[in-house]
Amino acid sequence: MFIAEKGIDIPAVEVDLRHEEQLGDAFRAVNPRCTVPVLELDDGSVLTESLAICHYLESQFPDPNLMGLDGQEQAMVIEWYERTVVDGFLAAAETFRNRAKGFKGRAITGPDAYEQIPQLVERGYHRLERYMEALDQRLGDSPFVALERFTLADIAAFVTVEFAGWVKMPVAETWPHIGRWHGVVAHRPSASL
Ligand SMILES: N[C@@H](CCC(=O)N[C@@H](CS)C(=O)NCC(=O)O)C(=O)O
Repeated sequence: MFIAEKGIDIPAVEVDLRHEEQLGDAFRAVNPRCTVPVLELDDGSVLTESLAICHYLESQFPDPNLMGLDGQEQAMVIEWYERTVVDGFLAAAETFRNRAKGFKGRAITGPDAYEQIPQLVERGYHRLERYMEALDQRLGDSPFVALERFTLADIAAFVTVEFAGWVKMPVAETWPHIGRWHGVVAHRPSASL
């Protein structure tokens, strides 16, 4: 979504996570952490964290601005990005990966095989609800998540709300302010990729 919002054209290589291509030798040679996304720079440097990738792209392609124009705006974007990833996305992942049969022995991303812990399913769901409550309150006060305009924080929150659907949490129906905002973001061309 970030790349689409920027309107930039970056050659992309799809990695078939369903068939564990990320664990194969070819991908490990690119990213030994066995996760996507990865951005390879022209000098051969490799970035393996979404936030680092977005930060780099923002520095190279400043328009449209997606990560804040001054220090205070940037801090707000990072504030909501981190809250969304830690309290929301990882909570959803905790529920999903500790429950789904397909993730047996793959409860955490990366090269190591971690077994599922069933107790984390409920805990993750509860944590995700707390995040959605906080997000709903925020969106009651602000048109978008971090600033008055669409930013990276909206992308992170949108992806997390979509992910919550995978653990059968009816977010847009339960939290009205999220429902209003979700309808707006879902209409952006970048959301239909
Ligand atoms: N902290 C990394 C997390 C990357 C990550 O966990 N990616 C998932 C896909 S969303 C992945 O690569 N999963 C591989 C797997 O499940 O083995 C980031 O924000 O970019």
